[in-house]
Amino acid sequence: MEQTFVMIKPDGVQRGLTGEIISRIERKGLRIVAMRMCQVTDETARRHYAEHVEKPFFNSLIEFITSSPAVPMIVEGAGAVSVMRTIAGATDPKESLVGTIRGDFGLDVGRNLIHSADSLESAKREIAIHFTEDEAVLYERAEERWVYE
Ligand code: D4T
Repeated sequence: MEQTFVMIKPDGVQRGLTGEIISRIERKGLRIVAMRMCQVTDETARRHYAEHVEKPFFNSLIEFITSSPAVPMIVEGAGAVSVMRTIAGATDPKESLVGTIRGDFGLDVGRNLIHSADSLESAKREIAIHFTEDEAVLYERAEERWVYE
């Protein structure tokens, strides 16, 4: 089973879409193994988005991510990294397909509702930034034998 890092961004929480987004993840058959609501600190945000430090949008991105509560989570399942990227949709919600979270609820790249790690390597790095090892719970969902062959 693959693990990925996902975070409902402050706009998703403020717009009352937390339940909707969690529900889409659950209905797909993926398993949430760690989750909390928290205000991301400036230090955590800078570590998370370190690869973008030179980008013109870096400062506004950090300000936005730390501005209000977010919901980081670890999501587990077959192909979880790419499946979650598909559920999230393209980075710019103006271009995301309808049926994706960004495509259904967003209009602005600076307010794109959800973060989802772009590779297994990024997922590992981001999980280590946002969670301690003992925060992930080990369990199976009763329906899994109806999700997987
Ligand atoms: P995240 O990392 O938030 O899941 O988004 P993506 O993986 O889809 O996109 P990214 O790393 O290229 O961008 C990170 C983050 O920066 C915001 N952003 C991006 C922005 O505010 N302005 C921009 O022009 C771009 C390209 C949105 C996502």
